[in-house]
Amino acid sequence: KVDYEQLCKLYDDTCRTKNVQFSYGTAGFRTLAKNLDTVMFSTGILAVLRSLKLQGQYVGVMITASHNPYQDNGVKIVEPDGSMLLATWEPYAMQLANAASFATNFEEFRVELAKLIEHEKIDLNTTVVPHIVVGRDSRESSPYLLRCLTSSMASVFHAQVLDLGCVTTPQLHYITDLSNRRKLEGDTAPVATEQDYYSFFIGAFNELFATYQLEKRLSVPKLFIDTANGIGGPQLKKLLASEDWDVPAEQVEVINDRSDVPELLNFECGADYVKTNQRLPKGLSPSSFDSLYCSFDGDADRVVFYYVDSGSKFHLLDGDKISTLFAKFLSKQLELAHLEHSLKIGVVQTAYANGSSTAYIKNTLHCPVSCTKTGVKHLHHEAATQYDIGIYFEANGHGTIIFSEKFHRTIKSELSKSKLNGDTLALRTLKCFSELINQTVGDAISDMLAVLATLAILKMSPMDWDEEYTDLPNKLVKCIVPDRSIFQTTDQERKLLNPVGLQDKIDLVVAKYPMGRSFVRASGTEDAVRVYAECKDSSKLGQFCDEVVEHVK
Ligand code: NG1
Repeated sequence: KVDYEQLCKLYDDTCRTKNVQFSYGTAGFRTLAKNLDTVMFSTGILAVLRSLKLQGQYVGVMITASHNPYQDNGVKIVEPDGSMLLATWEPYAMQLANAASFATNFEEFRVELAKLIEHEKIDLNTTVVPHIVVGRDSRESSPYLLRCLTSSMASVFHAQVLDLGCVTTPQLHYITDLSNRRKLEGDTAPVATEQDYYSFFIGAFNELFATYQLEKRLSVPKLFIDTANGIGGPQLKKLLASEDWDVPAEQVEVINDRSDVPELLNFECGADYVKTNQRLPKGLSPSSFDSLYCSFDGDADRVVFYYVDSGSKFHLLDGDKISTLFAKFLSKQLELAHLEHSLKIGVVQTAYANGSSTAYIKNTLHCPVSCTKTGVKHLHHEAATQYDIGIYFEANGHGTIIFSEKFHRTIKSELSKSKLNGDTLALRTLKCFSELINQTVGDAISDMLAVLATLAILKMSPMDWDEEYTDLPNKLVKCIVPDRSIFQTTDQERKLLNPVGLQDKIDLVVAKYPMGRSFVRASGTEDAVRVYAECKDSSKLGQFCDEVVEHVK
């Protein structure tokens, strides 16, 4: 039975931020941490309702603002299988947050809450116990916001809360999924922990090396990992300290790992900084030209790689390069296993993917490519529904590979058939790879391990990887406009419908530049419009982009 008196008290104590309009985007709620108390309170309730709706399964809640500056924070809800909150529940998250924000007293909020409960036919008098998994990144504001989030969960809704403490976003997704799988096994099954995550991914990494009888060394003399001074640092170090991790310690160095200094988070480092500025992060100077570098973002759900050539030129190996590396490797394995006609492999990109990467996937790898709207939930959905091996990455390094049920069935049955006579190397490779990649969400740690294993197996240097295709010169700029909501798009955001006539003007500009492509869309996470342009001639790129921007302003 719900204790509304207690809920009223908690509401009055917690919801200090009032009359602010909140919206739940692809990245959940995200804003200045000092304005998030009310949102945390309502999101905690919504997560409990989601769990009740799903017969008490574990629902995840992550407190993070990813690559945003340290003053920000945010929160997002994770479904029991580790995927993002069901799209039809996003409006509820918004309604409840805004009800708490604009209500003049608890009763008004309670009316809105009751409407939602009735609409979703949730029985609050049930004996079902809601289960919640919570995690937070390293931000200073997170412990307080966690208290706002969880305040009503146990005391009012009798929920069981599994608090993971500080974890990366993908760890929270993985552990939520695993907790539910364990729960299905019965009440005596152990609760899922961070340790399960390390054991699982290190296990898959080691097995892949063992499959090839490879010595446990990276294909480069040294890998530098920039963890953006975020939660990726301590978590990665736990993995590296694990007794099953036996890559020589001198091959790996973690930098920008001061997650204990709040203001350093994402400051001149991390995946977003490196991708946007196309330069080395703070704390790195090119010490040797055969090293490989990579950068995570603040909550370690994105990764980009890079290297510096002997002429000191910086080369970015972004999400497009990661997905093409995986597509090349896995297509070959399918072929070697004679499964290229029974299992469908494909790559999912957004309009931000470099045109050269799309051409390379189609023309060199002969692999199908889909384009979706920006935002991983769109890519994830396409990868999961259209392919047996669905590789998806945003250019910024956020992505993973989804392996279908049919894939798992086929590999299992082929492995059992060929045990006696055939060569099972490709089949075993495919199996290990499907375990090495975090199936729930893009994961900097798991993606990094998969890249390192692929490079080691293929004996590729960063330069070999980069030379598979050459990016078209490209530029992404932010444009501040009075009202970004008027910028409406079609064709997976590649064309503007509104403002009327603007697309025609852009088309005329594009036509002037060989291999030119440009598109304009409103950002979903910032109050700005983004302009992307790419063309053959780097000396003309600036002018090309400026011309489009002039029309947008
Ligand atoms: P917006 O602000 O809608 O462009 C940005 C990234 C997305 C995605 C989201 C969520 C670009 C161009 N856009 O979206 O890819 O990662 O943030 O964090 O990188």
